[in-house]
Amino acid sequence: MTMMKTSIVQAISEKHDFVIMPHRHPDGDAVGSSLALALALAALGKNVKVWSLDPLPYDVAFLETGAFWVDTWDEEEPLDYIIALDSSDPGRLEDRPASLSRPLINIDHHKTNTRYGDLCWVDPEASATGEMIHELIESLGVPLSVPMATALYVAISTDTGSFMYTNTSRRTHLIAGDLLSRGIDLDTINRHLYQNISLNKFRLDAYALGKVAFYDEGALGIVVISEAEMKAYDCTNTDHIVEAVRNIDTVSVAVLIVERRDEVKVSMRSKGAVDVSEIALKHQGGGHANAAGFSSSHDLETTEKLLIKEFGQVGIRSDRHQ
Ligand SMILES: [Mn+2]
Repeated sequence: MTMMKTSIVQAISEKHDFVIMPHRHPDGDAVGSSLALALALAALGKNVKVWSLDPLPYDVAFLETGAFWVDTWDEEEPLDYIIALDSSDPGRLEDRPASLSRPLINIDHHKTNTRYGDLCWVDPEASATGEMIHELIESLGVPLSVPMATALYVAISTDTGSFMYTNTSRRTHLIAGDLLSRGIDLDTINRHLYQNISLNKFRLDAYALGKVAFYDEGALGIVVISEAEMKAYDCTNTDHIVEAVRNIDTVSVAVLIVERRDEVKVSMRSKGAVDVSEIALKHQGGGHANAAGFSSSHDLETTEKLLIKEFGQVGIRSDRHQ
C-alpha cells in the first residue's frame, strides 16, 4: 500500500503533464480531491488539468475551480499520466474514453476498486479519497493552502456524512483538525453543503419521504421515485433522501430507486452489520459496506421487488435496542 503511494509520489515528482479525472457525476469527494490535488500539482509547477464533463453538484459549486477545470481535452496535448480519483472501476471514466488507453494512476478508497491502471493506490481504510490526497500532498512537500484545505474538507465531510458514517476514524478527525488549523471557513462550507437546498428540492423530499414502503418489520425502507414525479416537482436532486430513510429507528437498510434518463439507479445505505456493497457488487455496482449503489437493468417496480427478495434472503433485522 505504502509502496504504491511512494511510486506515485515519485512519478508525480519526475513527470510534468497530468490530467486529473474525477468519476462521472462527481460527488463532493471526487470534486474536492481533484481540486486539492490540481492546486498542489500547480504549486509544484506542473501542467495540470481536471477533466470532467459534468457540472459541479449544487452543494460544492461554491468551490473555485479555475481555468484548469475543463470539459474538453485534446488527446494531442502533452500527457505523462491521467490521475483517476475516487473511481472504483474504469466504467466510472467511460464518458471520457480517450483516458482509458493512456498511462493511468488510480487513487481510490472504495474497497470494490478493481485495481486498474499502471500505478494503483487503494486504501479502503480511508473515509474519503480526500484523506488520501491529504497524505499525498504532504508527501509531495506542498504546504496546504486555504483553497486546498477547503476542498479536502468538503471531500471528507461529504463522504463521511458529516463525520457520522462508520468509515470515520481517528485519522479522519486528525486530518479534519489539520484542515481547520489552516484557516478554512467552516461556517461557509457547512452552509453550502448542508443548508442550501431549493424549495423545489424541499418539496420533492417531503413527497418522497411520504411514500417510503417498509418491509421486514421496518428493517428495510424503500423509496421509489420516477422521472415523472421528479418532473412534477421540477427537481432531479435526490440527495440525502436515502439517508433520511436510514435515520428511522427501525431501519437497518434504506434503499432509493430513481429513474434517470432511461436508467434505473439504486442507492443503498445501511447501519450496523449489513454490508450493502455485497448486493451492489452482485449487480455490477460498487461502494462501501454502509453506502453503495448500482445501475439496475430492470424497471423501477421489478428492481424494487428484486431488492425486497434479496434483502429478505440476507435476513436483515432491526438493530433497535429495546
Ligand atoms: Mn469517495
